[in-house]
Amino acid sequence: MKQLNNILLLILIAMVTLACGSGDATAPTLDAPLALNATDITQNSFTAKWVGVANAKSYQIDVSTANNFSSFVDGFEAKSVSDVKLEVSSLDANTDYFYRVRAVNGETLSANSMTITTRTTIPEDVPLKEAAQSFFIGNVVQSNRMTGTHKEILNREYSSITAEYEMKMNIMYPYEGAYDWTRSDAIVDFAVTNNLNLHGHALIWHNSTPDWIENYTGTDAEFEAMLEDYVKTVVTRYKGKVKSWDVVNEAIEDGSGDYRNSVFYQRMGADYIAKCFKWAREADEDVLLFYNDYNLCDNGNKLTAVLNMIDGLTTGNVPINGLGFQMHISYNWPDRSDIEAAAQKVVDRKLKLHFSELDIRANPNNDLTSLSSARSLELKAKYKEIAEVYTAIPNDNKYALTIWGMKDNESWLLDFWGHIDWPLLYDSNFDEKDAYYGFLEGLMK
Ligand code: 9MR
Repeated sequence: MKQLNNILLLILIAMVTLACGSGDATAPTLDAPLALNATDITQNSFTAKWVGVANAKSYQIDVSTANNFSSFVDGFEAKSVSDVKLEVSSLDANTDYFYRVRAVNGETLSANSMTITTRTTIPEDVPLKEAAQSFFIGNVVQSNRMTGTHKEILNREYSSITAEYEMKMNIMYPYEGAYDWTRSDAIVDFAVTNNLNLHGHALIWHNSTPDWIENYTGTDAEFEAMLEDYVKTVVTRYKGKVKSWDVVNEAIEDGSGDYRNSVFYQRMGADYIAKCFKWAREADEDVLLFYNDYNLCDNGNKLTAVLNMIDGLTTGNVPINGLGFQMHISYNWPDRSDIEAAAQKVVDRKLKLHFSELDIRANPNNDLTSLSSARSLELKAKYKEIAEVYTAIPNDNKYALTIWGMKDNESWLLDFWGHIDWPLLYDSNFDEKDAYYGFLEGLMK
């Protein structure tokens, strides 16, 4: 009996010591929580969970897209939680997230739990063209890339196509008096057969002028007659099939905003632009007529010069329906507010706006040799931004949002800049990139 009393006494002393221990100045012992797999995973959220530990008054959670926690999801760096779970929301779809938790008691922090990885789900399986409810989603074609996976993706995801280079003057009119319609006809037939909208690109572009026109030997009057014949012949041939034309492409210089000193300008003066629009309209009274150019979104004087030129056309009753912003941009340029401001100027003029050649350089400074997950997410964010900005303009001003290339290794940018980049929605195996999902999310906003 005495022995039992002694044991009870010892237990009592031990309990009192433990109880006092938590109240005295010595730091409590805090084990790291056991983090559990996330539950309730959606495309934009999940619930992080963990097992509580003795002595914890609360917990802190870190959430990151980097498994080394080199950065944190906004608002989720050491976020304090009193429960043993937390809903993490406003996330990107189809993206890997990492979280870790520690226990807190006053100033004392436990070690971090092990890191849990979770991936938000793929957005609803909506094709791009269905996500974009009031305008076309376009991509480019080349006549030798209209079968197999190219064709399958075009038909599934896109509602519009543009010829990447085979409906330009050097291809359709290579020799004086001798048109060659082989490739343009194939593309037009493809659009008609597959029920795709066809944007014609481009009747006049200084960079695709055949040599015989660059070195034209006739008089200026003969040059003008030749050009009228060309514009009317092409537009008439594809009347009813080509729904819109870039009538003139890149007529204004960067920087100065002067008219580009092309052979057209030299032969006919600035008036060549108005004349080409009028000829195109005479050939097809329904086709939409666009002026198309690049670098119009960074708030520079090129936009002002282009708008002045367009205002001159409108004042002179020249038939023009819209403006194409090419949108060859980078993941970090230009700013959203500059793009919105430029778009608004087109809306203010009651013109249609075509984002006509969208590609986004992920590697403009050539600082990467492969697409890092961090840069891939930055690219995704920019694609989402562009889709949001376009979706937000009034329906009457929308026409199409056209991506300039199907998959990364087909982009003109690689040759042009001479180094690797990943500017498109699909990787070289036709797999949808983070950028694809960002673009889709932006369209569905
Ligand atoms: O991407 C196009 C490339 O395949 C052609 O070789 C090139 C010349 O025809 O044109 C490229 O597209 C250009 C577009 O027609 C106008 N804006 C700039 C584009 C990139 O150079």
